[in-house]
Formats: sequence, C-alpha cells, structure tokens
Amino acid sequence: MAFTRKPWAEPYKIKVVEPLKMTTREYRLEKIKEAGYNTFLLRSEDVYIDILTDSGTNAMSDYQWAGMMLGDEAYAGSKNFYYLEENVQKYYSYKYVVPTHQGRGAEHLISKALIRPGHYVPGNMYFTTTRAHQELAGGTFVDVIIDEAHDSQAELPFKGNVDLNKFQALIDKVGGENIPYITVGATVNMAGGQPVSMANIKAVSDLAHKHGIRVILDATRVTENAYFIQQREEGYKNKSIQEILYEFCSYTDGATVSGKKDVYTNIGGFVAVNDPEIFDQLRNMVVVYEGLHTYGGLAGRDMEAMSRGIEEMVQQDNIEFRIKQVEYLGNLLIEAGIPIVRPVGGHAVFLDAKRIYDHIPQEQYPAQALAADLYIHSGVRAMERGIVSAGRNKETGEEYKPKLELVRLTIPRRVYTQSHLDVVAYSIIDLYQNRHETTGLKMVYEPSVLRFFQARFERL
Ligand code: PM9
Repeated sequence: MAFTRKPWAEPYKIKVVEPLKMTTREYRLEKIKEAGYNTFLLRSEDVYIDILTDSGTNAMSDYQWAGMMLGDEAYAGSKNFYYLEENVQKYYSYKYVVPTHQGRGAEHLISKALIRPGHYVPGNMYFTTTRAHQELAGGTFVDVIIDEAHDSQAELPFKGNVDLNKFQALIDKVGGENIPYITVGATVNMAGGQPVSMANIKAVSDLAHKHGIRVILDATRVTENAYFIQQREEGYKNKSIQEILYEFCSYTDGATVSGKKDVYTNIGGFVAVNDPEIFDQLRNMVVVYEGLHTYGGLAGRDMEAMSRGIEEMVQQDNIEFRIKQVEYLGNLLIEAGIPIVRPVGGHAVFLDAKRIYDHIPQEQYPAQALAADLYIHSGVRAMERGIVSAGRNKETGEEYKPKLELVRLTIPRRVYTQSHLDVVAYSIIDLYQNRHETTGLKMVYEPSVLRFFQARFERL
C-alpha cells in the first residue's frame, strides 16, 4: 500500500480494554424512544461508540492511576491538595486555588462571589453551565464574540476571539462598574472548539483592566487553545505548550476549570485567582457548597490524578495527537461533502444540522433529531448543540434561536482509535445519503434550567 501521508499513531499503547456492545437497529429504535429522543437519557450500555462528550470520559495514564494509590484522604490539609496548588501555580500562573467537584462547582463559586443583581457579564459566546450560574446569581450574559464565530463556514484561525468593539460598546452602555468580569472561554466550546489568540486575550485584558473589569478565563480546554497558538500565531512556533499556557493565563485575573477535559480525569475541577480578597470569599463559600477548602468535593486521590494530568496535558505529543485525531475525523467528513463547522476545532467535530436537515425548521429541533437518528443508524452517541442547548431568555421566556444548529461529535482523550473514527465517519456519510427521509421533533417535557440534559421529545 502506498501512503498518501506520513502515518502517525497514538502516543501510547493500550493496557486495559473495555468491551463495546453492538446492537440492532430495532433495539436502538426502541431505546431512543424510551429516552425521549434525548441522547443524554440513553443508558451507556446501549451505546456502541460514545462521542457524547470529552468530559470525564478520558482514559487516565498509568502515571495517573499510580497516583490514585497515593491519595491522602485526610479531611484537612491533604498532601494531594498542596501538589495540586503547586501545579496550578506553576502551569496556570495563578496564586490561589480552590478545588471543586467539577467545572460548574467553580462557576457557581465565582458567579456568587462577584455577580450582583443588575450586573452584566460579557463572554465570547455562552456556555450552558457558565451562563446558568451567571443568571442564577442575578447577572445578564452578553455575547461579545466576533460575528464570524456564528457562521459555520467562516474559516478563521482564531474564531473564538472577543470582538473588542462589542465589549467597548457594552462598557459604554452599562458602565464598567456594572461589569464584574468578562468570561473568556479558550477554546470556545459552543462555537466549535475555536481558539482565542494571544494578541486578543492581551487586548481584552488591557481594555477590561482600564475599566476596572476583571478577566476570568474558562480554562477548561486551554491547552488545546495553546496548541493552536503555537501552530497559528506569529512568534509562538518555538515556544512550548507550557510557556504559551502560562503566558495566556497571566493576562487574566483568575480561571474556572473543569478538570474532566484537558486534565484527563474522570472528575474534578478548580477555581483559581490572584486576588487574596476574592480567594478569601471563595474559600469561605466552598465549605458551604462543596467541602473543606483543601478538598472541595474531591477525594485526595482525585486531586493527585488532576495534578499528574496537568503535567501530561502540556506534553507536545499528547496535545498534538489529541488535535490531530479530531482533525482526522473532520477531514473524512469534509472529503465526503458533509457540512461541518470550519475550521475543525480542538475537541470535537460539529455537524451543521441546519444544512444537513435543511427540510426541518429550527422550531422542530433539527440537531436533536440528527443526534437521535445517528444513534438509531449506528449506535453512535453524539450531542445536540443548537436551539435545545440554548434554552430560553430568562426575561421574556422566548426560546433563543442560535445561528449555529449543531451536533457535536466529541472525542474523548486517549479512548478511541482511528478505526473507531472511520466507523463514525462511515455512519454519518451513510446517514447523509438518506437525510430527507426523517422528520423533526416536538418537545414534550422541558426542565426550567439546562433543559438539554433532561428534555424529552416525540417524533413529529
Ligand atoms: N462541558 C461538555 O460536554 C459537559 C457538560 S455540558 C454538556 O462540553 C466549559 C467550556 C465546558 C464545561 C463542560 C464546563 C462545565 C465549563 N466550561 O461539566 O461541570 O465545556 O465539569 O464543566 C461539557 P463540568
């Protein structure tokens, strides 16, 4: 066989395997109906290839598993906490760290500490849990991402950038004193895993600080962002991921992190800041909502796995493979003419459901239907990222109608091989041939917050 490119392979070998179960189409038809056409409500054992999320679904390394045996399960002052604190300071640059059970625990604390009713919180596109906590604290989220981020076909190297004019316009309108912070997600999940440039975060930081506004980074997938900076931004080609990560974080005042992504763990998160007064507030609150400030809802062993994961996430071969694997799947679909978000992002390939199911209006949930149909077709579980995820405006009760109506094919880290991705691509291409045979959905049960997790649907 002649190679059309230099082959690349996983930078690890497999020590433990978990068998997968293939089911019949009839079986899956019954299961998705039982699950109300919501892939979150399927049982994992009924799924063949699970690309619902890369959150907590990663494979830990032997180094991390070995660390699990070194858990210091003391109630107070666990040695694993101090190791985590040391690594957050060393790799992310922040002075103070409060562990939380996962990312939304961190979002809860920072939102409660800094947001007051009537405040505005700008951000480079909403994220579901982040916005929910900002609203629960009395704030109003304002989208200040560049326009191109809402266009699935716009090819830009840094499509996650903040639009400084939009940010300035909000400051002019409501006053810097009513903006406790701007949230910068890097990469931007809902835009397709798109990165933010170093130049942009620096400019955002300058503008925000000029008006007394803090910058809080959602650093959940910031290592993937650092890789894109290394590959795409002038002046960073010869810098290590560790150096880029540190510099990026240094322009911000703090961060919330879901350790379940970059850090490879199955659970965990933290909030980190530089301001000792904010740290004091977070430390006081964490004991109410999560646990003591030296474990924050985690076992000592989980903190050890996170600390070791931080060391692994910045290794060039790990991050490079991660991004290339996602790109591989994206390229298979592009070559077959399937509309996806361009360019391919860091953690997932996003199918453009608006274009694929162009016969289904947005009010009939085309992306939700596509995710259900993909499961029925081949047992592959993906996630809706469109009108259902966007939810409703908290003032008017109207459904948000996002321009992006997507299905996310999210690749867990170090879990699936290239062959699994071939099967996923094959299934989607096959489904695409008969795409006009399907119909939309109607929502028959709607939770009041984060509805996408538990909403139920029926076929129209
Ligand atoms: N992200 C994801 O699948 C899991 C839950 S939402 C379907 O993408 C960002 C950028 C995230 C994120 C979770 C959280 C919350 C914060 N920011 O899930 O609470 O992508 O650890 O993190 C999910 P936790």
